[in-house]
Amino acid sequence: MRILITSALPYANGSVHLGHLAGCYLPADIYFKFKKYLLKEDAIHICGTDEHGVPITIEAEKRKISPSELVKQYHDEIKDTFEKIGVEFTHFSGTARPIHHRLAQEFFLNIYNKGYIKKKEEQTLYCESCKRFLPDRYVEGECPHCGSPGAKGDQCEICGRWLDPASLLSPRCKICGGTPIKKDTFHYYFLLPDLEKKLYDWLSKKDYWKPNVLNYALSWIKEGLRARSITRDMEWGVPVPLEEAKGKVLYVWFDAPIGYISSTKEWAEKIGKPDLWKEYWMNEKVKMVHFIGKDNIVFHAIIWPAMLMADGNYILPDNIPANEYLNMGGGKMSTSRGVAMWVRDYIDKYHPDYLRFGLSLILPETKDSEFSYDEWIQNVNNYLANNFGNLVQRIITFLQKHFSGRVPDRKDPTELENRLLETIKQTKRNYVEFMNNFKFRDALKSAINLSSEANRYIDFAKPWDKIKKSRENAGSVLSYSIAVINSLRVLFYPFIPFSCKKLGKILKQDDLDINILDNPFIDGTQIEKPEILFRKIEEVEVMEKQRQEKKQFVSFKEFSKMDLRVGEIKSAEKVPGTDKLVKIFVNMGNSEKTIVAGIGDVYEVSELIGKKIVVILNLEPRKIKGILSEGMLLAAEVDGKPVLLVPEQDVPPGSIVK
Ligand code: B3M
Ligand code: ZN
Repeated sequence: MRILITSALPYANGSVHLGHLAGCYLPADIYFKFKKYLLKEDAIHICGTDEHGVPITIEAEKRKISPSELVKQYHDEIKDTFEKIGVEFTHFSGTARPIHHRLAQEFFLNIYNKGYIKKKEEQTLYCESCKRFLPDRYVEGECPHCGSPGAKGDQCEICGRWLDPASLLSPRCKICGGTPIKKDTFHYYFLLPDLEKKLYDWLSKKDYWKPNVLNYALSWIKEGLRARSITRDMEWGVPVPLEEAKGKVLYVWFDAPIGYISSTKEWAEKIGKPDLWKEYWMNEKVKMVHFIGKDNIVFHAIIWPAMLMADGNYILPDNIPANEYLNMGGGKMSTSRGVAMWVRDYIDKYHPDYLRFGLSLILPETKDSEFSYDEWIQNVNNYLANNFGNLVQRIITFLQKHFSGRVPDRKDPTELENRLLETIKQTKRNYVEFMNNFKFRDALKSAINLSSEANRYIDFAKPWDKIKKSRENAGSVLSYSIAVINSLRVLFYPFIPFSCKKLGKILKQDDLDINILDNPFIDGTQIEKPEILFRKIEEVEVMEKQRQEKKQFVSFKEFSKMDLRVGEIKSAEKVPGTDKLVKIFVNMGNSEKTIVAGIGDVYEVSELIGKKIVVILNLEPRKIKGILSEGMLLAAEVDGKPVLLVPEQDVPPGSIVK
């Protein structure tokens, strides 16, 4: 089957935090890996940065850089973060690229020509002191629906409604805080009411969607759809492709989802099959799945399908498994509120799989969930390190010790082993069912249960006792144990890909086909020396601390590389054209050295002559103001000024300092 998976395009105005990951990108990646590698379906995962709109221009203004600079910077950073945390995309584009601008303009024109877009004269908010229109987030006020304060011009985060800036109660300019006035302008409206019936019929067949998504979308339609303005008076964005519309750009939420198409198109071009994107976007047999956070439901379940229906060239989404929020400290993680834990900071310290694993267990699939650092540590320690990690460690170590790493042949299954094989089969069925239905937490738990089952099996079968009496019997237990480990390698892969790859290397297995579980035995394989797969977080932290401390120490060996000696200053002169530099000749016992030192503002040339000082002799020579300086003298720094170090007694030049 062909599957087109998309993840919401992250705004290129900030870093990726744990909320983004758990809400959208991690589930999308898990699903993609499952479809592509485990089921071997023709799945692609498409994304890119959302580079337009007020979220971008406000941030760029704040930093006093251009929107395109901001976008470039964050595009690269976001892409890099995803790579490091193992979120894999078939293609990751950006909406400021020409290919996207062209496609978005074509899209607009097509539905404009079909009569789904109408121009409308209207009044919008204008700030007289800033001399600009105030689209979207340039204005804040009270939500006209739920009355919450702090609603943004385009959306109320409390009730989730999509707003028009002009509908806000007591609006204020976000830039100067002033009260805006209303000013005449015109905009282009997308005639949603014309598509209401079609949308309703389409949505009513989506009874297999998550209830939270479906109900939300249906309630929108039941309230009655209104025509929506899809253009803005600003410079940054996709220009409206009409002569009469100079100075106007497409509203970011109109152009962004088209980014899914343009990114696919760019990918097809990149791999030299420029028409391949059509095999996905224009093929009724393809299932399109949009992964998003719940605040994007309206746009993906109503506006975007309406756009696609109006256009008529492309397929409609098959599913939109939106997640709820991941909270921290009781509130939603959010870039704009500054409450977040950044993935970038995490990766500097810990293994990416630990975060993937911890988050997978608490994905906000049906309701908001809370990230707690302590719970994360417990989960990683208990399930990864103790349960799965230990299983792998003790079996592989035993295998190395008693069978030189060659997986022994198995005997006919005992009752215990029959039960184990049955559990593998059952786990496979449940796991596939869960994964196909976006129940990733349950799928992961089913794999963890299999791992516990395997540990229990080994505790019962006791290969360490058996080996004393019968090599064959102990060997058979190992064969069955390795078979479960091999199954777990496959089942865990979408969640902890780095570790499963590593395990695959040890077991000399790289295929990830789910059908491996039907026959997971690898008897006769010569496996690699074991490597510790998972450590407990405390151990990781201790190791990290040691690494940091080590960095600050200099070993004695390193110290003894320095050739420190006493020298006697023979002559000194100021370096012309400088305030501080003095060129001195130093008698070092067997040799004379020239040194350029920055002490001329503190010491008179005359008082330097005859002084005994400490010099590093084997410092790499360096040209300073055209003079080759062959060493460095040592001085204490007091209030930013040098105080020469001199021997406490009279010592001959060339004496070693150590
Ligand atoms: N950039 C909103 C967000 O990051 C938006 C998603 C676009 S998906 C087409 O929440
Ligand atoms: Zn203002």
